[in-house]
Amino acid sequence: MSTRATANIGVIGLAVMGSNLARNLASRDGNTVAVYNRTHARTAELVAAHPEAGFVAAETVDDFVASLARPRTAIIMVQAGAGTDAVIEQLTERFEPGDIIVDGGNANFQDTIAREKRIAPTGIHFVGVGISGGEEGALKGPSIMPGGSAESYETLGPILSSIAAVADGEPCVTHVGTDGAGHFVKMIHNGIEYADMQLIGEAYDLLRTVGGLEPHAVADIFAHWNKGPLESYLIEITAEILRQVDPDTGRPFVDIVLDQAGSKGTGVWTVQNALDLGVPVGGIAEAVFARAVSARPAQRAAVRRLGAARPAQQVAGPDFAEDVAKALYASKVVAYAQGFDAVIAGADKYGWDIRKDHVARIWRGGCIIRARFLDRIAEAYTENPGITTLLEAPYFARAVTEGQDAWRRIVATAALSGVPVPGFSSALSYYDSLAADRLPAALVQGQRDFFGAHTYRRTDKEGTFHTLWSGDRGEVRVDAGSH
Ligand code: NBP
Repeated sequence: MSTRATANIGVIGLAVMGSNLARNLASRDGNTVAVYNRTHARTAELVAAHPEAGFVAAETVDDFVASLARPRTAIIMVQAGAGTDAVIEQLTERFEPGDIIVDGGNANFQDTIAREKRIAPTGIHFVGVGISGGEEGALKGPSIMPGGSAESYETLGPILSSIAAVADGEPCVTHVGTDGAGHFVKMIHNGIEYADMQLIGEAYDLLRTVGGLEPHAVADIFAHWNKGPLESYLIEITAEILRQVDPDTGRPFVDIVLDQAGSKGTGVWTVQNALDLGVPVGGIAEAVFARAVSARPAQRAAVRRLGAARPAQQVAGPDFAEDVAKALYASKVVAYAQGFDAVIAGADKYGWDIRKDHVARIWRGGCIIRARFLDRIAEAYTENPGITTLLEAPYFARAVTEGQDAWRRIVATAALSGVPVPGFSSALSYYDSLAADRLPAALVQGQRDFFGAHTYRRTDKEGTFHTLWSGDRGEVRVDAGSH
């Protein structure tokens, strides 16, 4: 037990994430790390297992606080929700103005905004930090997305930089924006992760079902793709998963896993918030719904029993795998474009000055969606921060226009073969919607005006109009300009 203020950083909550983050911090020069966990056995276990870390262990919250040098800086790594609130309460009672409370858990960004607002009058900084990379990332270097005040980042920035993943020599951390900006961007990261995983799943399904390839052969294709523009952590691990053989049965691992996907809810948060912000994130939404469909075995069995749903398979041509790669890449561009649109809309609504190029850069290492591709996104937003959509950036514009014939063939083949591709097809529809000269939204406006007098604007003159549908069907101008 130590009551001397020797630690420059503390970690509170020592389950797998907190323990790994504390070990990561301790392994970097200049850090002395205080550790505390509600159940002391966890603290004792961590300290005994890692004497090299030189942890300053505390048995009580008072000891923990006393062991921190000023400004006291503590990272909370406990279960999001009530656990986080309980620990915040304990620290705010003991901390002083200028001290920093960091929430490194998976908090909802709205909670982070509310907590920051509540704590700000005490003079204590509250900083929500999104941390991506799972257990291994926490230990070896995650991608870190801090929010909070610029002042707190002066203390926190160097500490977080010391433990972050490194991509092309740069630490994967940036001050995203104030209050909940870090947790917001982490949420969008997870939404994009859902979309990316779904698209990869669809590519696998097509290669297997239409292409007639066994999992190990699909693994070879993914390993090949991982040497080109599709190179990413998710493509890499997909190849490994597809090569895995179940030791019990000798069958491909992917065939013995129940095909009902779970989730922890950050994809749902992304879609809920995108709906509120009015941002179309169809790729993410389809991925969330695809998991929900998979987890409805009774409905699946009922429709499967109809027997007729899946038509005869289409035969894959010689360029099939190449076509799938192009469709995957184009769909991925759409999913990321939609995710960045959500970042922009969130920044507008909550008053955050978010650098999109910096966000793309810190996602290049440590996190689940790390990929070569993110360099291109960073370049696009550096060259033109005001770009209306990533799809118009020259590199991505070329990828989708050059890939679109293959993309259309793949979506058509999937439909004719009865292979579900909600991600590929919704991405293509999104692209076609943006590219269309006219959308049937004009007709929808007519319907809205017919049944609800919701009015419409015209293509040929200013103003807001209503047609007297139940009268003589003449048109009236209804905005102020009508007088
Ligand atoms: P858990 O989310 O399983 O939480 C366990 C920890 O919370 C233990 O230290 C536990 O203490 C503590 N705790 C709880 Br529960 N209620 C508490 C309370 N009222 N007061 C004090 N401590 C309390 O831990 P984890 O899996 O290590 O995750 C930590 C955070 O990191 C979570 O927010 C999680 O969502 C997030 N996370 C992030 C990633 C990622 O990739 N970024 C991955 C996994 C988790 P005890 O030992 O006394 O029960």
